[in-house]
Amino acid sequence: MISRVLVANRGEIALRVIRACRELGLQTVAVYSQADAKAGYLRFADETICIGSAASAGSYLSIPNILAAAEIADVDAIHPGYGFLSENAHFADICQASNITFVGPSPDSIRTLGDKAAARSAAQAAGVPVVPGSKGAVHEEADALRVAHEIGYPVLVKASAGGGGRGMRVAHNDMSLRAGLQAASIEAAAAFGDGTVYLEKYLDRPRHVEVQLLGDKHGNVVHFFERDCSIQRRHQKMLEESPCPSLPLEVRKKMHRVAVKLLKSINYNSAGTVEFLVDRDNRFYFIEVNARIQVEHPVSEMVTGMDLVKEQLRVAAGEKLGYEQSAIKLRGVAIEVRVNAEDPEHDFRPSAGEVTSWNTPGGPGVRVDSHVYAGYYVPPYYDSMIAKLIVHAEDRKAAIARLARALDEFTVGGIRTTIPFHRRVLAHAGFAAGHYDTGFVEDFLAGSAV
Ligand code: MV4
Repeated sequence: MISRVLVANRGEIALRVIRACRELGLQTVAVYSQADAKAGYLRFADETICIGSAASAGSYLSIPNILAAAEIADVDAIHPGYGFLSENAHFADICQASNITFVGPSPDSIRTLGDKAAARSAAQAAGVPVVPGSKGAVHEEADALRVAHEIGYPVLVKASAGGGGRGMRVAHNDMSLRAGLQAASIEAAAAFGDGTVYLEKYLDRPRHVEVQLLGDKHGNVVHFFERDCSIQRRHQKMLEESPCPSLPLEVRKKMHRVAVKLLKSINYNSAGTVEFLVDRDNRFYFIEVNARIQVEHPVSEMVTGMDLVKEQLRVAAGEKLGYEQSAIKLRGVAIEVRVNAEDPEHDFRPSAGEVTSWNTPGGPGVRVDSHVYAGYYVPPYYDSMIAKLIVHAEDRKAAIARLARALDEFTVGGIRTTIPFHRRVLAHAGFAAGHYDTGFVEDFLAGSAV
């Protein structure tokens, strides 16, 4: 059982977790940095504790500071949200040793899935299709060259400790592979303290489709269908939707099936996401597991009517799922756009400062997840996302119309946001047709720049 939860995060996800806790009758302890001392959502927590500096290394990323707050506030659980310490196995270990429930998967799961080469091996062992490539990590240049000759160029060198696009190098021949191995390994060693790399066949302009899942501590795993997250810029997702508009039902069903199989095989017991790349022939390949609740989880909540954060808290407390897969039904279409404090007219440069006016959309099928209000000051120290606008409608055409309408109602003064960019994406014929892949944003920006 858990009764008092420390929310080890900030902004919209801190508020999202506080809301879920309150609905479950759980007390909340919000922690904040010096830059977030005036954040409005702090009023909704039962207790608040300052955990340090504006710079996240001295606050939201500081294990000693957060653990000290947890001890002082006498909590029995910590929800890490996304980012920060959410996929830190060492932090999950320490929570366990301190008799505090970490609201996330076991330290072992986090460790295995954080090692992308190990995750790939686990997927292969579970019979899940993976991108052709090395069997686990490659330690010798000669092995890398042999694998590349087997699968054929181009290949992608990926850091085992990477993920989310960090530490990747494309190679088109032996020479660039030798250089790529060196560069990726050195970069990964500097960034993650682990220079281990592995190899995959390089897929040109894949779609990025991910399956949302939830496991409990009794061996049950269910899925909440898939999201297409291909609308990205420099590995930052900008728009996500469910269901995937471009995949046949049979392919989607197979993706759900193998994702469940993978998480069952590793006894995964929290909210998580299995990521796939999809090629032009609709073949899909496992790439990574995200061992946390993700930014885009509301998309899956809207199409299934479930509250994934409440479910995540329930399973963390040891409760059984209490429903079968067949009880989870997909209805309609949901689309989310990320509203960032960035200037799309100037290469999406950060736009921190005071929000002088803030008018959020409403009406049928519209949800805004945000901690912002008029008079809020967007600090320059953190991620630029200030709101998520999510719409739900009976079909994709209606969802797009609703999102366009909601974006028109959304006005923000004092800072620049990505709202105008999203309006233009929705007006794009290719997007409207559901014909897009991970190259969409780059093409779109190149085209509209003319
Ligand atoms: C790839 C790939 C092509 N081939 N793997 C980037 C993020 C990380 N999660 C995996 N990524 C990619 N892996 C192979 N074998 C292309 C990407 C990729 C990408 C993937 C998903 C969404 C956007 C992307 C943008 C550029 C590259």
